Amino acid sequence: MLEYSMLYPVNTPTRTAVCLDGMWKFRLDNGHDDSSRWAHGIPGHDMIPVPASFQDFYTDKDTREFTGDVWYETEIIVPMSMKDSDVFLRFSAATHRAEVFINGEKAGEHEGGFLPFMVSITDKARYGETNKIVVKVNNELNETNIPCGRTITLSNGKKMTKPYFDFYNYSGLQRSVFLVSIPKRSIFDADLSYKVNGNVADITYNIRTAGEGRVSLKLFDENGEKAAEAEGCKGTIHLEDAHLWQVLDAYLYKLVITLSDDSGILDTYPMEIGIREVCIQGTDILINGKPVYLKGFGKHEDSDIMGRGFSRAVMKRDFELMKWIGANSFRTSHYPYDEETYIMADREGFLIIDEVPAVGLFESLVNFLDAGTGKGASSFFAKETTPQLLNAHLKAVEEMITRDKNHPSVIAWSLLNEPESKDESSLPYFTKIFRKALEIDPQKRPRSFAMEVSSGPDTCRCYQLCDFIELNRYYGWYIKGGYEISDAEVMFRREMDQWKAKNLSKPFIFTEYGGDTLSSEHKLPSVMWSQEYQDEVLEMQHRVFDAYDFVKGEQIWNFADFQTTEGLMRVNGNKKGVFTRQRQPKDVAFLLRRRWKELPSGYKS
Ligand code: CKU
Repeated sequence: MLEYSMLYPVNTPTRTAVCLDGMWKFRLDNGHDDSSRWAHGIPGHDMIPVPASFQDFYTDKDTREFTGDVWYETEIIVPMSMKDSDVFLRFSAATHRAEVFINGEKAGEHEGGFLPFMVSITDKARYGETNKIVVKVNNELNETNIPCGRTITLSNGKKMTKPYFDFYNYSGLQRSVFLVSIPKRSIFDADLSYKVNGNVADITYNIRTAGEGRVSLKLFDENGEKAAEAEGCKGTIHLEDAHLWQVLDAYLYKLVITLSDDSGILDTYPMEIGIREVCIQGTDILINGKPVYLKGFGKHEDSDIMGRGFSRAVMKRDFELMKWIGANSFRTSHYPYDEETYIMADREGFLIIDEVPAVGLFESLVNFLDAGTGKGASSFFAKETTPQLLNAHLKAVEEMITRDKNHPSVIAWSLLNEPESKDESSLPYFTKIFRKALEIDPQKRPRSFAMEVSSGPDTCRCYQLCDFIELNRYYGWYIKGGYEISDAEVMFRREMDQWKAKNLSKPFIFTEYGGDTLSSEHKLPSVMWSQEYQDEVLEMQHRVFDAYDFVKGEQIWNFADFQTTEGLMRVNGNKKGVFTRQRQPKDVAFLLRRRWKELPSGYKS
């Protein structure tokens, strides 16, 4: 169980959340200076925005590629009014690991770069005074933490990361930081699950508190009218005439949870909730009993200048583009996104496959490439370091599900991306991960992992664990691209026929497909990398999807072009975007729009 509450920071009559975003002092730790005293304050005057990746601001390559510790510093006043509360610093993410100091004293640490953590400063803060906050963030990659990679040292003594994954190793304080005060006796966590039958709904709740008190709940509809109330930390709210949360037609109730005793209210916490039931029946994904065909994207948190820094502006643009193109869903490849994205998806009625940062669990320096071709098999999960990796992975699963379990938009968990799944060491590892997800999620959402092509019907040892199958396939790109595309189609159908013969009675979702395309290139007849070829690849891949009735979704790779490590395979990044990195359409966006606007929402059911 997590030692701190994962509830999103809010201001209520009993709680405060002060956002500390802005310009912070910044310094690379290049080993030239004695950094042992930097916890008390870092030297220099360089300032950097938080949140943002630090990499894309500077003009020299040594800074962009810097691998090791980077230091951040800011000053905060902890108000006198917080004195009777528990006080925390809450980091929405620090990539990949961080140590936090207040007034020179260590307050806490966390590993795992894409999920929030809190450090308590209750006993260390100087109330009513200025406090110095220093954060040491480390961005090295290894095989004991996710995502996996390695860190090498060049002959000039400089360190460098070698990710086993295909996105740039952006790092730093990439999401917001908050100063949070929570009452000593407070609401700690809420488990909610739904049963829906027509318009009749049962909301089962289980509220955990820190400290004793009486729990009560009030449910308000979108007009602010009270729809129900209940007492006690466990129970069921029955609604005869529930307004359901539907795909692209969201309805959000406000659930206000209150903890009180004879002296009055101790704590109150409001949550926006959507009443909806997700389940898989045969090859159908059902939302409130109605089948849905997923249309959408694998995405990245990635944009110019900010890197992987969270940007509300980019998020807003992305949602507008997804609505324009007729999408209804996306996968948070390859890590859980900023919490604001889920809040927005809840509001817009989008469906999310939420992915834990378990990518690169497949040994190869050009993993993404070998993965695409099926090369590079190894006993990845039979190493000395596997127990440590498993612990980090289990912890990330617990943090992600605890954080995201109450979002109506989240319909499934993607527990690994393209891992090595053919070796016998994979199954026991995967089993533990899948079991953990089921144990923690009160809604028991469907679970899966994204399978690369070498994890096929005859080779993968783990697909039976999945409630639905996620396939990442690049026939017509990594396999038989260009004029050989007709052979690619034959091979693709051959694989699909093998899956069909297995009769798994599970829905299949394509969680990746597509091909790289330069927005500058046009050519008639087409060549690979031209916009014309991207259209042709998609037409072929869609033809295959349409031929198999157990295929219940398509999420193209990728929503937009994104930054990767430099190399022969990547022209300043991965160019499989339907949109450019600046979020303008390539030709293929219009093809997808035509297709997705036409496909009925319950296609093939
Ligand atoms: C993508 C089998 C393909 C794996 N997939 C992972 C993703 O992160 C990469 O960007 C491949 C690619 O090669 O474009």
